[in-house]
Amino acid sequence: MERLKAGLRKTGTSIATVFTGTQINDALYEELEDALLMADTGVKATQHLLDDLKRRIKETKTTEPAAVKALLADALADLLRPLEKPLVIGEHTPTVIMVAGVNGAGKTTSIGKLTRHLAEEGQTVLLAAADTFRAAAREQLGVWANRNTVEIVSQEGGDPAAVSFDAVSAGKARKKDVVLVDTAGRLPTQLHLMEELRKIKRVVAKADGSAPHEVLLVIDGNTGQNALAQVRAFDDALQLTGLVVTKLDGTAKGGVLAAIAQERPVPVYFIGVGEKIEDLETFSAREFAQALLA
Ligand SMILES: Nc1nc2c(ncn2[C@@H]2O[C@H](COP(=O)(O)OP(=O)(O)OP(=O)(O)O)[C@@H](O)[C@H]2O)c(=O)[nH]1
Ligand SMILES: [Mg+2]
Repeated sequence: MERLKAGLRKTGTSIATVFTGTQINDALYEELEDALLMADTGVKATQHLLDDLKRRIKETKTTEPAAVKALLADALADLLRPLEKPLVIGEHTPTVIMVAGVNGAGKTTSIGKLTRHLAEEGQTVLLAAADTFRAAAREQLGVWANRNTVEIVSQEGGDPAAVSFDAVSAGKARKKDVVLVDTAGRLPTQLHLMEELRKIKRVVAKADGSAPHEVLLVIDGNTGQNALAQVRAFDDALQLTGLVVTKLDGTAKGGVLAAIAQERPVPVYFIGVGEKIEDLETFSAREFAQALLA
């Protein structure tokens, strides 16, 4: 929570200055609109928040600008609430989780952290190194496997779909609770690479008819409004079940989650608040709204 607050402080400060005046008037709403847009909230979510806030101000007969901030926090928490959903493990054995995203979003690191999170809940995990483009990618996942003392399925120069198939088969045979599939970074505009992800998904289903059970998109919290475009494109291609939003400890503005909630509400299972193994948190709409407006 402290790391999240520190990361989002800039946004909080710029929104807070909106409420330092003496009157709730058009100038205040205009300043707030600017501050929300600057925080990557996007046009639609900003409009929604302003309308909702005006309604709350009227309902509560609020007249002090200083009191508006708490109403905005309520409005934001309500907007974000549909994104709050826990990752459920145990309905299938193994639960197969495929992880995708653009280059450098934090996929491999998030898988490393998620492995720790799951181990703490008593789940056994198998990692699949389906980022077969670079030897370094396999090695990086291998380091996370060692840190967590879990097994990894990887194959030199292998085909990503074949590695995923082997890993899911091994996960079944070894009775693992979870198989986490790491994939190479790609842009949604690289259509052949998006097709490769669809192939991984199809081939995984051949190893286990109900898999993958989860398809996660990892997005870098600093991406701004482009994050929404990523969610749309990967969701259209893969039917996402959840998001991991990383790097919220840095210079991320945070408002993009409001834009996602407004326009493509895919649940946010986890947020990344640092590079270390323990720096993964479950997403709470209320906490996030409070951190953003702290
Ligand atoms: N500060 C911070 N850094 C993070 C976080 N998550 C990941 N990183 C860093 O972001 C960089 C990229 O992370 P990776 O996990 O390699 O990203 P990736 O999506 O697997 O990258 P590719 O496989 O190359 O597409 C690394 O330096 C990570 O340490 C986070 O929550 N906070
Ligand atoms: Mg990676």
